[in-house]
Amino acid sequence: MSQLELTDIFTVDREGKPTMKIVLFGPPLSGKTSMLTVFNALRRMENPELIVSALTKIQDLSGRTVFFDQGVFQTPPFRGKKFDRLRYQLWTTPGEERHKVQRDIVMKGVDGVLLLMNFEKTSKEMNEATLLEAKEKIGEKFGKKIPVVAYINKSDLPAKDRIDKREIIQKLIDEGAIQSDKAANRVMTGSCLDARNDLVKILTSSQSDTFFDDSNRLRVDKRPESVRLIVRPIQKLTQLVVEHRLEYIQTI
Ligand SMILES: Nc1nc2c(ncn2[C@@H]2O[C@H](COP(=O)(O)OP(=O)(O)O)[C@@H](O)[C@H]2O)c(=O)[nH]1
Ligand SMILES: [Mg+2]
Repeated sequence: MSQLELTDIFTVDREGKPTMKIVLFGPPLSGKTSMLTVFNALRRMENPELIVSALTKIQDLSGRTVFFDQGVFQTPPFRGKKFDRLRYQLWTTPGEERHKVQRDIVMKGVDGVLLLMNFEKTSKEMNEATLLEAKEKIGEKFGKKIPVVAYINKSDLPAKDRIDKREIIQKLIDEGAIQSDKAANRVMTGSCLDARNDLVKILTSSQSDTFFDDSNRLRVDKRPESVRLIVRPIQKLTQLVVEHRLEYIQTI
C-alpha cells in the first residue's frame, strides 16, 4: 500500500484534489438545510480553514430550497503529510415532489447517502417515500457499495408528536438501507434546532471568552452535545466511504 495515493482511490475535483460526494437526502422540511448550516457555522467557529467553499443556497422568497445547498469541506492535514487532504462535498436536495429531476442531478456520482428522516408524526409517509426514492435512484449499491447513514431530526419535539424510533429503524432495515446488526451505529438522532440555538447562545453569551481560545477559535472541548450529534452522522458516513474505498482497492 505504500505507493498508494488518495487520488488513486477517490475522484478528483476540478482542482485535482481527492474528494467524495455526500448527499443529504430527506423529505421537505426534515432539516437538511438546517444541518448543513449548523455544520458550516461550527466549522467557521472552530476551524475555518477546513471550509473549502462556503455554503451556496438557492431559495425562494419563503426560504424553501429551490435548487440545492452545497458546501465543500476538507479533513485536517494527515500526520506526516504523506497524503493530500481529503475533501468532502455535502449536498442537500430540494425535497418537494416537483424537484425530482434536480434530485437526479444531485445524486450523480454520490459516494455516501445521509438519509435525513423527520421525527414528526406528520412526516411518516414522506419519510417512507424518501427512503424508497433513494433506494430506487441508487439501485443495488444502496446500503452496500454506497453506504447509508440515517439521522432522525427534531428529537426536541414532545414524544406525542414523534414517530416511534423503532418503527423508522425497522423500515430502514426492511428496505436494505441499514443492516440490522449495524443499526445501533448507523441510525442516529438529534435536533438541528437545539444545535443552532446552542451555537447562538455561545456567540451571544456574556462569558463568550471562555468558549474561545487565543486565536478566537471555539475550543473543541466546548462543542455543545447537541452540535456533536449533528457532526456524528457526517463523520460516520465519510469514514464509511473511506473504508469502502480501501476494501475495494484490496480486492483488485
Ligand atoms: N423542532 C425542530 N424544528 C426544526 C429542526 N430542524 C429544522 N427545523 C425546522 O424545520 C423547518 C425546515 O427546516 P429546513 O432545514 O429548511 O428543512 P429542509 O427542507 O429539509 O431543508 C424549518 O422551519 C426549521 O426551523 C429541529 O431539529 N427541530
Ligand atoms: Mg432545504
